[in-house]
Amino acid sequence: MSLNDYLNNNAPANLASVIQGLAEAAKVIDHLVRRNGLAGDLGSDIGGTNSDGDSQKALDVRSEEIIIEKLQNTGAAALLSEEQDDPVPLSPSGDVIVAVDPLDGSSNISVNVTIGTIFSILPSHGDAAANSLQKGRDQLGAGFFTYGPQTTLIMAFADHDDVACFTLDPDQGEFVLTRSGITIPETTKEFAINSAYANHWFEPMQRWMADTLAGKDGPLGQDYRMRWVGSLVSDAWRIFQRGGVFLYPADQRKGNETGRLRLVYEANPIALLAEKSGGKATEGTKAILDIMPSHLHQRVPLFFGARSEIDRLENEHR
Ligand code: AHM
Ligand code: MG
Repeated sequence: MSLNDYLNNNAPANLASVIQGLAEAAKVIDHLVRRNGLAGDLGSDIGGTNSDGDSQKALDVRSEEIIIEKLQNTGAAALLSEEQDDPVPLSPSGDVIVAVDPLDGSSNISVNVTIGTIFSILPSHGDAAANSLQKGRDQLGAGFFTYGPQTTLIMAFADHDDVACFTLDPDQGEFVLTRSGITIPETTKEFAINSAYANHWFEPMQRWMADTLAGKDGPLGQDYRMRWVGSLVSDAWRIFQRGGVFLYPADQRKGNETGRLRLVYEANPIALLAEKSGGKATEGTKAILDIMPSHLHQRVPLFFGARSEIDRLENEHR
């Protein structure tokens, strides 16, 4: 089944139109990624920083431009983006707003490792600034694209139980449904974390990891495997396909005291997918989707995936 047929059957018209626009943008970004290095390095720093202080790569900026272009006339009222201080106005009569990380995994652009685009669709309440400050629980839909060995899309809608995966068929140039009814297994032996920061972690994270690393002779009675791609989209895609748990805690490094990942356009969309697929997403004590953002680029600790591991993490925070 094509993405368009799936959307016609399962999504309200306003969301379908926005997702079709994002899918068109993803095809163009995917084409650029495949040509990276053939005409310039898309992973090179362009000298600027985004609103959060990250250095911007050529593909970060290009991806956002493409998304803005493809969202024109889709009924989106505004775009909230990792790369912008303020909302970008689109259609004045639009009834939804779209929040994006246009290019997630920027440090992997130059090294041919999977990267992606993350999106969250929220209702528009007229005032552009107020639009950016909504709980993840208010999302109408969310998902992400990956640009890797395959170009894929995973998405879910708030009012619909299915979590569905699509693959861009290079022969047709269209996204095609490849899996639906995605569920994250309740238990796992696989975790994703950047353990290079272990010395900087706070105690709950240290305790969780000590039990985990104790393996089959420890309190959990099992050995674990570790994976860390360095692109949230790629680690998340793996977890939605075969289970596992992802952890990016807050730590004591300057600037990371409230985590590294951003609530509105990274954690919230992943959290909607996680809950819809039977998993959990938390910042330690509170569900990600219940956090009221205080500003557009707010950072948050992000833990999501298998319920048993998220419960264990939350217990360590109590
Ligand atoms: P980005 O949106 O600027 O690419 O940054 C977010 C990325 C995530 O994709 C990934 O999980 C994380 O940063 C990796 O962080 P670290 O380099 O600290 O391991
Ligand atoms: Mg990102």
